[in-house]
Amino acid sequence: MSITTVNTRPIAGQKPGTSGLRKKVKVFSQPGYLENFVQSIFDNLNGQAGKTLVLGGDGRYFNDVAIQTILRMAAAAGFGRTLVGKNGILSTPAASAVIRKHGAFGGIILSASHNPGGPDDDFGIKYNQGNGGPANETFTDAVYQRTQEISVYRLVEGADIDLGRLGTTQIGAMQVEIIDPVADYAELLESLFDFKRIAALLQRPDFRMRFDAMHAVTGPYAKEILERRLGAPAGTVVNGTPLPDFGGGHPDPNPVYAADLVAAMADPALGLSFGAASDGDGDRNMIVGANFIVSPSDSIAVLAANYALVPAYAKGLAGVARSMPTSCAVDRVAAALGIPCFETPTGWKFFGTLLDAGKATLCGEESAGTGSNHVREKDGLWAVLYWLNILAARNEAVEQIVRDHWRRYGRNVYSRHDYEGIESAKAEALFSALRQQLPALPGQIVAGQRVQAADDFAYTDPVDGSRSERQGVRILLDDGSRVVFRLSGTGTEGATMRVYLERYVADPAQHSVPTQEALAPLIALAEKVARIVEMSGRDHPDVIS
Ligand code: VG1
Ligand code: CO
Repeated sequence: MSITTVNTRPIAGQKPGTSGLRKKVKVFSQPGYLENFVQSIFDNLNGQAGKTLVLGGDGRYFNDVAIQTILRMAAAAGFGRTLVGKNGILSTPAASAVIRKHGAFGGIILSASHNPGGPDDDFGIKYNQGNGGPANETFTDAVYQRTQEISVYRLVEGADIDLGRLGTTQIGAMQVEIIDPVADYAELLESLFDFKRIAALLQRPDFRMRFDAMHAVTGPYAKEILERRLGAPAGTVVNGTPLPDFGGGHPDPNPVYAADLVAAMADPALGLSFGAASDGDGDRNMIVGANFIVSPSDSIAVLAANYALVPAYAKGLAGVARSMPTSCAVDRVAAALGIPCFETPTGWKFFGTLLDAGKATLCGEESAGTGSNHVREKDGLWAVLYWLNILAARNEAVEQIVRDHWRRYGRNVYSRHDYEGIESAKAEALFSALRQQLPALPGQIVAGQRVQAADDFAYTDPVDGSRSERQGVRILLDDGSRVVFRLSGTGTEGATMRVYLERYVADPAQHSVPTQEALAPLIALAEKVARIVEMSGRDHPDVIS
């Protein structure tokens, strides 16, 4: 086998964000760009010789081209075998499942998740470790470091592999095995939930479901699991064929980008009782009842509270975990169950140690991410099946289940306001002004409310002791309300600021007050403290979820 060594030079800006490196396709397709980053990953591995790599992505534009390059480089890096999803497809949770099931050394997932795809839009890449989870910050920092000093990358020359045919071929000394991207994952989910009961629900004439795959990766997974294995009527899955540009949309399951689903769920003529959607790479979920959207922060709390109804979790939860900006609804469930609730920085990579150590069973993020110890990624279809399992067991509507939950635990009214594509310099100025005020804020009355504490969230991982600073500015009020400010680490254009708003309402008589109305005082406080209009030049958020 002959390895070709290609001279290269460092390319600026290859710093992984919340979930891998995400850039425009035009950036990724520059000569050496992908190669430099992949070589920098491989240069930080130790002991991969002869071992298995898992490779696949969400099917977006450039996915197939990148796979051919990565295969040649993986062969040169000494991997013994690479498992590739047919047609280059592997949803993020399926990749995690495949890594774990086959005892792989690690995996490379090609995705920019909820970001749009196509020649003028986004591409992304991230490395997952042998536990199936995203590499930690120590690793991604080392990769970035390597990209700044790299001088060569290596590959094994050869013809392109036919990604559309199952079976095994060879590049140099490495086997390339094209696998069914759905089978291992579907089998895993089937082992967790009460499929018989869910099937009976899905076949009832008075229960109608819609799953919107948003032209992204979950189409084939949802069709296999919901329509084939569980017998939901054909057509339950809509927009079910993965397209390289996701049909021109944002594959982001929120009320703005999944407006079609929300409208369908509010249309009495369609008679839909349960709606769900997932994102580009299949790790997010949106849950909608008849004319009722479930807030992702409530969703994780409801899943935790109903653990006893789901076979895989019925024996009990070891603990739960949520990202810091996620509402404290799940904390209340944990307190009632007498189990720990961990608060981590944003991004699934921070849950990995807790899951591996058996400290947390369920994890959730406000950004429509929910998952468990069955894999090491958040998992969109898993959340949908968990909800179906609850609905089948309780025989109540989605809205009824959530309202009942609020009556029992109180309601953590919650919303996130996103300001997308702000000029980076303006966003930085806004945050530095905000950070400067933090020491003086406690005790002050702002927009009529007393600030109790204000800080920049920092986290020490309770398992490995690693430290992460500057993970979001928090302003906490006396009554437990919070406003959190963060800059997104997944965008590719300018800066996206996220403002997270939360207020706890115990009184059931107040539970139906519209969310934005209930949060109005906090929205005013956020504006007052951060001077959003003046500093960002925006007078309203682009997306409210
Ligand atoms: C966003 C979400 C975060 C999520 C991350 C990756 O990050 O807020 O909760 O883990 O996306 O999800 P940020 O840095 O833009 O706020 V995915 O589905 O894009 O892999
Ligand atoms: Co995603």
